[in-house]
Amino acid sequence: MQILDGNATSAYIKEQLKKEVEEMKASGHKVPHLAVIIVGNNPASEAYVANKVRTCKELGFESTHLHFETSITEEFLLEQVNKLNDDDSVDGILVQLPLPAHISGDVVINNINPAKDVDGFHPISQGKMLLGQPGFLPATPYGILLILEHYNIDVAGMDCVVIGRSNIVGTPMTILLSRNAKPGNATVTICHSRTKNLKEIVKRADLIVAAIGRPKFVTADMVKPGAIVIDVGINRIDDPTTKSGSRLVGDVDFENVAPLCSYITPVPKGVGPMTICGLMKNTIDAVKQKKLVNS
Ligand code: L34
Repeated sequence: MQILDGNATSAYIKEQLKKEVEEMKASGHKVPHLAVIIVGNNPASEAYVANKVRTCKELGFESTHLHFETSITEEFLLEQVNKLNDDDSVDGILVQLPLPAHISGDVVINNINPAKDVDGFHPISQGKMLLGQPGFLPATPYGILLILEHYNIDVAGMDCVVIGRSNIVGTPMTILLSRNAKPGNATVTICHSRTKNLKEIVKRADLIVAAIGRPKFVTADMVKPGAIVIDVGINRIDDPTTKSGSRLVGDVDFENVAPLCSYITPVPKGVGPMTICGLMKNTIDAVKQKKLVNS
């Protein structure tokens, strides 16, 4: 069993991106500028956004970090997004999800200029991905492709099972794994809360992507020996034995599943850091492809 180390892989990719930014600067180009909006005080979201802003600094990006109260209106948030859309110095815009219940995530995302949609959530980005056209890939699925590539894992012809059908992970993952590209060319099944015989289906998989948001959902009896397991879940559970009283676990029962696998991503230090890599790569592309976005 080999651990797919998201921290080490992201550190390696970030070194390359840092050099790329230095070269952009040296050749007289502007450095990438990412604007991140967060609404409310969800501690997990705050931690993820802090990681993103810190990574911008590490790579020599400019960043703008806007933090608003939960009580803001949708109209106010749309005004802020429009200001960033109109600001030529800003290359990428990200509105951290989830948003408070009174604000529609769809409406806000649909208002981001697709040329700055470095999260890859806008319908134009998702449509381009579906059609196999170049564009921004959603950051988490993109990060998963990057870690598979880094470890030279070729998924072509594999039976892949994706558990979870969210717009930002499960659904795009099925498209990316099955498209005629590298990585790609896998045979993909998507499972969700209404799937019958889920255990039997998952057990057939050569590669499992667990993105269901339930702690330790994938258990050892569901995993074929030798399978590759990608754990997208980040769930905080109580653990009185730790200093903070809680710890992070994935959607996979790592302790019992890992010994069965050929490769597995841990939580933390697996897919999470790779998501940030995907975002940073998209932001560099936003600068490079400014003029190409409608092509
Ligand atoms: N708009 N909303 C938007 N874009 C995204 O790409 C996200 N996502 C998901 C939630 N909402 C979003 C993230 O940024 C999940 N996500 C994310 C990003 C980073 C990390 C985890 C999730 C991360 O850095 N994880 C680390 C440490 C986690 C910790 O200690 O709390 C890890 O090692 O997994």
